[in-house]
Amino acid sequence: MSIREINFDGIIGPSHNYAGLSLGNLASARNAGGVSHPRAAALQGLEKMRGNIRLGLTQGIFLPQWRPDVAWLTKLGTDVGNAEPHIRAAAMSASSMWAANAATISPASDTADGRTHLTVANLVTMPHRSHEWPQTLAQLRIAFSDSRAFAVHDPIPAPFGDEGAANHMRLAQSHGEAGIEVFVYGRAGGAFPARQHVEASKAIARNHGLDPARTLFVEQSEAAIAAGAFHNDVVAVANEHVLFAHEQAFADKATFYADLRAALPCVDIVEVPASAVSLSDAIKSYLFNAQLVTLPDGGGMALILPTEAQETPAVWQWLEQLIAGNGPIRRLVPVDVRQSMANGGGPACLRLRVVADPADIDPRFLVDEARLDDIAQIVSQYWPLSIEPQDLGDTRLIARIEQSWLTLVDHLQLSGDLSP
Ligand code: SUG
Repeated sequence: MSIREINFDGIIGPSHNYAGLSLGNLASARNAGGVSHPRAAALQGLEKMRGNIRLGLTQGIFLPQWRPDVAWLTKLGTDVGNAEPHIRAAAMSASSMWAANAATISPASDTADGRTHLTVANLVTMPHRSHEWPQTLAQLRIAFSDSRAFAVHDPIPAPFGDEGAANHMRLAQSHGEAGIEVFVYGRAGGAFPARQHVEASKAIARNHGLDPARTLFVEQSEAAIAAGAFHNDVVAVANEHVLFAHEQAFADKATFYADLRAALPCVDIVEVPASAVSLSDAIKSYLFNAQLVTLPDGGGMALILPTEAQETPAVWQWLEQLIAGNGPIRRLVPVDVRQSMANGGGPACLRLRVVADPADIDPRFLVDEARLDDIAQIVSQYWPLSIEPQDLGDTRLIARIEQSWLTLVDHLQLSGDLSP
């Protein structure tokens, strides 16, 4: 095998629901109280993975988390029967599906000790996400247990919020070469919280052993956060030598672009002007929450976008013009992840990118189409068809969610390693 980019998608868990828990995430607020469809949601996620495998990409998975998170409720001195509704909803959240928030990854070619470094995200800003990291860390420690190839770090301590790869971009001539790592942080002050703290980003860069000359700390624009871009990956995405970003993504784009060009002369910055696509259309359509991937065999790059991008005229027109030109992005691949989108999670939120040799990774976390078929079968048999937020305390629903998880984890032969 060889070094390549692997996309690890979070399998959408059986408790997926619309409780409206994420302040600053407009989709989550808009759909609060709606009826969710966990089975359809998980199948949509699996189909996205299948599509990527068919494009010739290497695919990994993370498992859903045990819900309700009894350990967290116990620490709060309560249990699922007695918890107040907002605490119960937080304990039931399936938000770990958005694997872009699982961790920050620095590939071996960027680090001082030549190992790939991973720091699990603390997600402290949002209560329903703040209790994800222990179960995420448990999975990272299994999937990346080979300590010759990987170093897995504990979370950055509170109060320095860290949201993982959603606020981190890496640019390089090609995946396997030394890259420039870009940490995008927010500053508090607007109507919505900034979730990524600069001190968390700096700590990760130090702990990963990054070269300061090849590391940039860039402030996200307040306008983007105020418009609902609660993570940088809602307004920008990078792949190899390409940065694809909205004109209003960064607080000081001139300095950022100049620093980036100095550090990586081959960089190609594809900027979408606000006159063509407003911040509001970019965020509604999740144009930038695309997976920008390099196709094998010299096929150029593809954007794997939510179908919502195709349905937003200004966005689609701009994209059609883009691929008609001679730029690096050659193909548009719309995917239906509407159940996740309704909670503010697009194709890019659902995946964590790791540049590594698949041979070094625990094979239980890698999938081909046959394994996806098996997972889809379990989902179709066990995952609830629908959930209304007021049902979250229902004991039959909870029993079903627990049974779904146990069946999947057992099938993937991880029940010896991951316990409720
Ligand atoms: O943290 N939504 C997630 C969406 C995360 C998207 N990730 C990236 N952009 N990388 C969030 O806001 C909604 C939960 C609810 O309302 O029930 C939620 O957590």
